[in-house]
Amino acid sequence: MADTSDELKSELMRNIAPQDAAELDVAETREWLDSLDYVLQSGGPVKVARLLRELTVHARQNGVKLPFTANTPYINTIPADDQSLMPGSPDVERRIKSLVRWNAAAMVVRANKAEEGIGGHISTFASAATLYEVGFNHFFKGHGDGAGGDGDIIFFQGHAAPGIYARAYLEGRIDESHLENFRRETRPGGGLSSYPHPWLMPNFWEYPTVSMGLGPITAIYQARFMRYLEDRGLKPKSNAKVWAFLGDGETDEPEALGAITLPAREKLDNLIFVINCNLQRLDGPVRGNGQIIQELEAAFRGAGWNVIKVLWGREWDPLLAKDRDGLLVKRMGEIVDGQYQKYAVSDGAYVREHFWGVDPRLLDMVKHLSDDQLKKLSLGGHDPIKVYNAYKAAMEHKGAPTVILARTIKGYGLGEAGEGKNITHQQKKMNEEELRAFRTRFGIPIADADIAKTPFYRPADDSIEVKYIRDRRQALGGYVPSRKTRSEPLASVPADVFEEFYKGTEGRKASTTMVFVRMLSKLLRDKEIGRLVVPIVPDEARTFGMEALFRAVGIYSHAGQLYEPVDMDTLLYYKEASDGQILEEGITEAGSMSSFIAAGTAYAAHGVNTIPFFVFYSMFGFQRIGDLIWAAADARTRGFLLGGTSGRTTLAGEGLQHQDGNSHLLAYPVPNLVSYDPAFAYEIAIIIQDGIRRMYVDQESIFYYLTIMNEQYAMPAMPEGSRDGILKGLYRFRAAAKADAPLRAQLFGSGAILLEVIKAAEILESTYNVSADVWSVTSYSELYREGHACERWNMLHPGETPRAPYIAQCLKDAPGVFVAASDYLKALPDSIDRWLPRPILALGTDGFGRSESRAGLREFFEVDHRWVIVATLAALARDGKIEASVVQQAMKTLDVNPEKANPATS
Ligand SMILES: Cc1ncc(C[n+]2csc(CCOP(=O)(O)OP(=O)(O)O)c2C)c(N)n1
Ligand SMILES: [Mg+2]
Repeated sequence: MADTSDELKSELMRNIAPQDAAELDVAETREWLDSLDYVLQSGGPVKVARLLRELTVHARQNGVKLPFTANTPYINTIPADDQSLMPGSPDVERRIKSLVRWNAAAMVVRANKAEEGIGGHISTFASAATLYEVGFNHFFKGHGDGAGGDGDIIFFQGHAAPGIYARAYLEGRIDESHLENFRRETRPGGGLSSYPHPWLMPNFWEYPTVSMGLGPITAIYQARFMRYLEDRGLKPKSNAKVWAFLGDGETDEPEALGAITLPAREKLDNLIFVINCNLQRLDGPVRGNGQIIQELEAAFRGAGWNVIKVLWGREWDPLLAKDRDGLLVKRMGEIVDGQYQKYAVSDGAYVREHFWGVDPRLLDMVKHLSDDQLKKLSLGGHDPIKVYNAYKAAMEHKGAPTVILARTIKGYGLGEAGEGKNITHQQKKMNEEELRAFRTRFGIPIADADIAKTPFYRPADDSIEVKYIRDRRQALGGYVPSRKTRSEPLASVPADVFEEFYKGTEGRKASTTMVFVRMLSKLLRDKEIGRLVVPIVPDEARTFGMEALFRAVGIYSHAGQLYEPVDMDTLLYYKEASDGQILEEGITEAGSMSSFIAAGTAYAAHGVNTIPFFVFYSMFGFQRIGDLIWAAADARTRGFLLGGTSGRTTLAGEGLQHQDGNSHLLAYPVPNLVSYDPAFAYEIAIIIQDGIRRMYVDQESIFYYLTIMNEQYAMPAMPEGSRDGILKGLYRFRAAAKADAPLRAQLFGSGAILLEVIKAAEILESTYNVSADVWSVTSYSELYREGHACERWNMLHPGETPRAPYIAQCLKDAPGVFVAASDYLKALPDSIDRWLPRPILALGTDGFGRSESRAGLREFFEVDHRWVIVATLAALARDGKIEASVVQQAMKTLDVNPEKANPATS
């Protein structure tokens, strides 16, 4: 049956008002349809489509209003007549699939036998088994043995993980003890992680997916990054695909659909989404009163994707062939998902009465089928032939990404244990009877006597099944998923790039952002690593003064530049090029972060050491896309995150939503993220140089976060011997002029606020006779981590010489009071306070931002030099070193109002 004529039929049915329909002569309709059939038979579907287009235009020209529809009828996109035969042995594949099903369910059931169940999911994989098995046996390309990593990249639906482990077990890649230790990761020998986590299983999983929505968006940008690598000559062209498996419920996450116009715009035919449309999520139906498949079809078609619906299994083909008048297609399209779910759990008699029974002509179509046969009419996502043909069509489609909307039943095969039921997502246990039924249904050779033990089952190495699996995977380039570092380490980091920054700016003013951009430009020009650098910006390049890079290295666009840029005659014009280096992502921090993940994991996935520098408005980083940063950490992403226009008081004017005093605290929880709040050019140079070394020479699985600011000041030369301290998080920038002065202070400053601290130290010395050491704290989080590591070691090693944290070593003999000021929350200095000889008095920017001038903001948040002076004097008074009246007088002199409202709560 040709779907074009069905499309027209159902469109007509939907779009004609009831009173018109009544008038429409049945015979006349028949005539039109017959003519159309004639054209279809004689001229083929392309001709029919052209004719319909002409008709539509003609009707519109004559005033006929044709309502828009982005949908096709509720049937398979690929008609039965157009299907190819499936290669391989369907019988062996079915047996393999059954074994995978059994072992996947068994590992979850066993993990939950004990009183304290450990969780896991049976029903997601149960619904998706065919979708994966057809991929494993026929499509998923392994990375092979080559160094390059030329395979497909597959984003597995997180909750389907048990099925992927069960297959790896049959493949002989993991053994029974691993399955036994599913979700028991701390057991000796290691267990299997609950979901795809490269951090926990770095030789297995490639990308994390289980925070819903992150898989799809990272997959999109992965597909684009693969093109980028090819277009820039960093990797040979390949036919590798990115497959993203996701749930239908998952598509409600904004990240899941939020970026779908990009791959269509960029014609990414290397991208395939497979959406497992079991019509259910965790609590119940995804769209009880609607049709999620039609909704997704419209969204993806509207965005320009190739949409393939796989709704009905092969048993429906003869029925649809008989459907001359489109009654069945119409009926299929009018059932809402909640009702379809009801059919899935009901017997054949119910389905006959309620689905077919609405029209005697429909009933007639199935009168030759028993109730049992009616019940067993399968769905497309469970039929390997339908799935195979959809994947094949997706592989062959040119010029657009493909989404496969596969209809399945959640908990398929679980029967009474949960098939199609609302509780099925949470089903983790099966009783003996349910297990026996499951075993029988899928023909697993386990005896009744053994069933209670829920044994795993793997046929012998020389069995047909195991040999088949291995042959198929060998033919397809090896096992998937499989992760390893496929790049060679860099030999060294170019030292000359960083030289100029050590000597400062000799009085010229610059911001740390300007310094960073200059450093980035030099890195881009470097002969050794320049081509590996990937600058990423979400429409903020001008904000950061990066526009010179547009012209210098070009903005990446697969299409090149199809227009004459408006600023062509200027030096820094907006240059797009197919080998452009900058990823200018537009206003999408989530998309940019996904590009960062793709570029920062290319050392593993693609064997290319690309070094991403993602520069963003710092408040829209951790605060907005923290979960993607967490996923980047899990994926062992390398590279540099740069929080631009940072600092609650350094960014003037912008106000509450923009001013970032939070991000450094939000960076604490990410274990492999190394964060810095640098003040000076040489600090940035040391940090970036060492960062490239640690990540790309020494291959550490870490990444970096640096805040950079827009306040301009003269950059000093690097003090002798400060390198280690800069990296460890603290060094003495300036020693007190009079070390033996009676009044002493230790002042900590970070980022732009260090300048305020330096100024305070000068005034304290000249006006108040307080001699202060000034320390630059480049990273509170590094100090905190190292401090706790020592503390833990000491706890576990009583009786041995305790280890002193680095910060304690630096300051154990430091005289006087401790005062810290930064442009971030007071929690940062508080986090290292316990390793100081005396408590610290912290100044910081707790509270909501304001639109104000920089000076006004620093007064408001109490972090300018006057407040540092007052805090220092107050601490000295607290310790009885000076009279309280000195502090009171200083407050008057410095115009500090002690009754001022607390900015933290106002
Ligand atoms: C961001 C996020 N929110 C919530 C969850 C919890 N959760 C896990 S699975 C699930 C339902 C999934 O439904 P669907 O996407 O349709 O997948 P299915 O299991 O039906 O294939 C939910 C809500 C999560 N993992 N991630
Ligand atoms: Mg679902």
